[in-house]
Amino acid sequence: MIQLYSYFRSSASYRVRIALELKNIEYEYKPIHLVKSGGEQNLAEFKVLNPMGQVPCLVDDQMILSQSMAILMYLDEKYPNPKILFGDLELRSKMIQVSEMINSGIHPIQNLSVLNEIQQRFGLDSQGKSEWARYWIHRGFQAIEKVISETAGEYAFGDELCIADLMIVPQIYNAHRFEVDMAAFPILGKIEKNCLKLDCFKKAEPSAQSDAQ
Ligand SMILES: N[C@@H](CCC(=O)N[C@@H](CS)C(=O)NCC(=O)O)C(=O)O
Repeated sequence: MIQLYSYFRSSASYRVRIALELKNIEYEYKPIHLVKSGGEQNLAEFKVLNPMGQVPCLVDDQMILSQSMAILMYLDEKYPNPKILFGDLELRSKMIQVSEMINSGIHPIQNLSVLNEIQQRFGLDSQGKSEWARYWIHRGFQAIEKVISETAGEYAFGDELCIADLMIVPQIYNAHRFEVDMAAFPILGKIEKNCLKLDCFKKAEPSAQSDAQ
């Protein structure tokens, strides 16, 4: 059975959990506590699986895969029902564009290790860390809201769920944690509301995980 190394609050893991639920793939949940005792992601035994010391990490038989975008694309080819990356070349490329705006344009600047590092190096307190995260999420969301204003229906691209929605909802979860004012982003807010009605999102939500605190 597929194993997913995850942390309930990890938004990158949340992306993969949604895909697994959407595609009805049975999997074993392997919790990695990112905070306890300096973070289990930093243990040598976990770094054998992912030398980056990050979740998610998916193990499918001999295949050990990290990086949520790579995992989503792997799952989409292996379990195409339903597809999360579909349509013609132009549409697929736009879906990846929006996904990458989150995956490389927002998320890495506000993830745990970056926030800890700027705290240690520059003496930021927790309010300063939140302000930093809020700034980058707000800035990225402004750009995404503009891009999807041309494509959105019920979801980011029309009325069918796609990979971009699986990236958007977990990033909005982070936005709430850092108290980003979502009133400025009505399209993103509508997508979140529509997605959170779906079972695959409900089952993948941080609070629904066995390691939720
Ligand atoms: N680009 C990576 C990001 C993975 C990532 O940053 N994971 C975070 C949790 S959301 C993590 O494991 N952080 C642990 C740390 O920073 O020490 C992906 O999409 O999988």
